[in-house]
Amino acid sequence: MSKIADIAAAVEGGKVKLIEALVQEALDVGEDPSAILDEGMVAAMGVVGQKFQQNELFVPEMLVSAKTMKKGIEVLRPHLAKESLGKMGKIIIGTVAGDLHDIGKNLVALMFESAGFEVIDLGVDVSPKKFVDTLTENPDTKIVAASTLLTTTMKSLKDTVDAVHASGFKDKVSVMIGGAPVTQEYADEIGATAYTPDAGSAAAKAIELVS
Ligand code: B1M
Repeated sequence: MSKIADIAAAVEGGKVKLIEALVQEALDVGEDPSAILDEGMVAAMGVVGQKFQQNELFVPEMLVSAKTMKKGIEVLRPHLAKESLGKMGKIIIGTVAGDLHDIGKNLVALMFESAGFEVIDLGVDVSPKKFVDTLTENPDTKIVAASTLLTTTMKSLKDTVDAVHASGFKDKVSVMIGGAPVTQEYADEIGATAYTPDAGSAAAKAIELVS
């Protein structure tokens, strides 16, 4: 099995104790960090999601896979984030109210950092008020970025966009949204500035928005 396949199997199987060494080994033999992430870990989480949907595994297993992926990302982090000087400006990011998923949001934050932004990460289950309070404390913020993975919390994205628009910062900050159930149509409907499907395109769009 290739190193990347080993990593995918470890994430899928929740091998928390093995993952750091496996990722390090893959880096040592010259595997591309983005391939380790996308073809190894992200792909494995897709399989975990399918198995969950088909009742082949359950929330505790999903949680261990998530923990495994997070540990793997920590080993990859220095290889993905090349620049973290914050010279592109500030971005506030969070997973919206009611949603506890943070792996995708963390990846987007990492890519923003890598693109040279200073990232204020509010974590998960972030209320619209918390986004706005942080914006008020950091009026030089250029972008508010909100993530969700649940269809049931898409409304929280709208509430977040509405709160930012009502806060007096409407013309000063862009609001970016994303996450598996989100679409360009939904972004247009709720008045978000931009939607992007993945972490790489989020960073590229952020650069475009501040340029
Ligand atoms: Co949950 N979960 N989960 N889960 N979980 C999903 C999302 C689900 C699709 C699984 C399934 O049924 N197939 C399903 C949602 C169904 C739906 O709403 N349509 C689901 C469910 C139902 C639930 C619970 C309700 C289960 C329960 O309790 N019965 C529960 C909800 C808890 C809550 O949030 N209130 C729950 C809980 C959990 C765990 C806690 C166990 C765990 C999360 C741990 C953690 O994040 N720390 C978990 C996991 C791991 C998943 C799956 C398996 C994997 C998610 C993930 O990390 N993917 C997921 C199935 C799946 O996605 N296939 C699933 C990898 C990650 C890199 O991808 O987050 O999509 P993703 O991010 C991508 C893009 O979406 C995009 O870029 C990222 C990278 O390129 N992106 C953005 C994300 N945010 C962006 C923001 C942007 C731009 C792009 O701009 C700002």
